[in-house]
Amino acid sequence: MRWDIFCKVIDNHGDAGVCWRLAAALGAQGETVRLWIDDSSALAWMAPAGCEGVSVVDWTAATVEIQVASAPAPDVLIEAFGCDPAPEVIRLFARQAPTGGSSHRWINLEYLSAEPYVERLHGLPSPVFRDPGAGLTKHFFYPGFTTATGGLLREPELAARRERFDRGAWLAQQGIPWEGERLVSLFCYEPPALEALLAQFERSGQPTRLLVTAGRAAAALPPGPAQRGALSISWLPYMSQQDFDHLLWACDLNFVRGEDSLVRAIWAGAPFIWQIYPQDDDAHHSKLEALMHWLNASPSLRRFHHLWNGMAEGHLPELTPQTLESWGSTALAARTCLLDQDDLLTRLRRFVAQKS
Ligand code: TRH
Repeated sequence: MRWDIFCKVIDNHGDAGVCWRLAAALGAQGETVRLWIDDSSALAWMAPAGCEGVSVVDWTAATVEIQVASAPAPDVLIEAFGCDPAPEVIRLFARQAPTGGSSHRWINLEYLSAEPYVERLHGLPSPVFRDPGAGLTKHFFYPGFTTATGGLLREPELAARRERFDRGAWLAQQGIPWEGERLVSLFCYEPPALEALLAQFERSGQPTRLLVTAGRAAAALPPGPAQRGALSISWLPYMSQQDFDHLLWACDLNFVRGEDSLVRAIWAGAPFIWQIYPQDDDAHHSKLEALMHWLNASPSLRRFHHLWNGMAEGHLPELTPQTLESWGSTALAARTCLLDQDDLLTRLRRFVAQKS
């Protein structure tokens, strides 16, 4: 089938990151995908090798007409995060008689949340009243953590690749010096407890190497030397999504943020701390609580999340080996539960087939 995915980059890397993973997953299954994106700059480092079957369309007003004229309408139109696809494509899509008497398949891919409303809204229809799509019906597709939602993106070979991963070899390949110290990745916005975390690592009895991702995390780090007491710091370049996964697999503790890296941290199976994307009305507070609830997080894991996300004040819990072990068990239990469920693409394809 032909799939058109529409993506508008609002800020950060999650919009492009999620859409690219979905496009690549479809491409890997032999589908023909066009990823329409208004700012593809991040794909240069996220997906430098591209993916067979996936073409990236520069979604700007100047190029839309040419792109529309150059290919038939898609069989499935995916609108990521309510981004309003190009009207020219919708017009073509609406005019095209779907094959074999099937109906038009227009999916609104929503943001990930563990909140209960996701199960209620997942799969609901939304009739379109305005031109050029008037008369068509979109369907909401909500990623999520339970079988009653759209699930999470997970490549079929992911668990096997994770199993085969050689962390020493990968670290050496990246030029990251490692002598067996605790490894911690840092992918965050500007967490209020960052300085306290650094201070804790610095005075810890256990040597720690912090692997700081490029961009906002690196900018948030207070300036200083690479060696600070028991803490060593490595600054990373922007990596491909594949190497970003490897980074999470290599570390004993992962600090992640947003949407896509949270999912990847769960697949890594190591303890993780999530900085949620902040919203003005503090709607992210209940979103964080919902994840904590789904994880069945211990009081120390909840407390650390509250402090890391600026939802509480006080001392950061000490990151002792026992603490990390217990957070690790939580992460593994979450992964096991999710591995028992179908991945997002399997559910999406089933959903699309049912709507035909
Ligand atoms: O960048 P983010 O904070 O994106 C956010 C969230 O998606 C949020 O929900 C959304 O509303 C907001 O953007 C607009 O975090 P996220 O979702 O983890 O996306 C980061 C992507 O960047 C992910 O696909 C991993 C990728 N990445 C790399 O591939 N290489 C790198 O070196 C780094 C640092 C990130």
